[in-house]
Amino acid sequence: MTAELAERLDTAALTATPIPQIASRAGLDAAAAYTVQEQLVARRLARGERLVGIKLGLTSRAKMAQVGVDEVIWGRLTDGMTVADGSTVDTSRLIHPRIEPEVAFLLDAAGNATAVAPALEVIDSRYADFRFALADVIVDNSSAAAYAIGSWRPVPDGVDNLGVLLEVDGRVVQIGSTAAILGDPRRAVSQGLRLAGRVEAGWVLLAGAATAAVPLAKGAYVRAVVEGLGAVGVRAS
Ligand code: OOG
Repeated sequence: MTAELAERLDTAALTATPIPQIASRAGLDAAAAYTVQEQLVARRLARGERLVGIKLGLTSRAKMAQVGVDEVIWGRLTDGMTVADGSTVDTSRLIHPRIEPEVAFLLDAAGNATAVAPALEVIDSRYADFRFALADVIVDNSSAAAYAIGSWRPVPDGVDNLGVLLEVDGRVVQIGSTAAILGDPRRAVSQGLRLAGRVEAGWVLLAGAATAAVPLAKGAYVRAVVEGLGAVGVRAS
């Protein structure tokens, strides 16, 4: 059954067609849901993509409240999801994309953070109306779709209370703080290692959004600014 769920999610993403909330309806628990997620991402790897890191999700109250699920989740990042800073995200291949400001860490083989950067994550639930329960969002690779990372820098002493802005076409649409991410985004690094069980040197870890996500409309230019870390931007086409 898990392989069939993975195939349905994969087809939904490939064809940008929403599906019903299949995992919670099938009664999957979180452990079974992560098995489906692994199978889903294995399909991408079989098409030639490479694992390049992990993402954490629902690490802030704002995000938990937005989607009505209050547990930290994780997902797998592939090179097919990367978008260069300043370049374009093709929204025609997505269902109902949203975008959110994050902090990214670069990991060493032991799972320590060696660098930090501002990041933007594009999420796209494969479920109708962007509605899901815990098992649904886990099997859907925690809504991962695309992400962009700004310039890496060594992790400064304090990253636990940096101001975060999300701008769309030059207007500030969300304001937050890195403190919203588990009280300190560095906690996402230890939690990520614990949840994923393993990491590789050079992997990226997205710590989860500091604010609620906003819809990503075609033509928009979106920027995330993190105090002291700089900015990162993408254009939606
Ligand atoms: C789930 C993924 C959440 C984050 O940064 O909190 C997430 C969703 O909102 O669809 O990526």
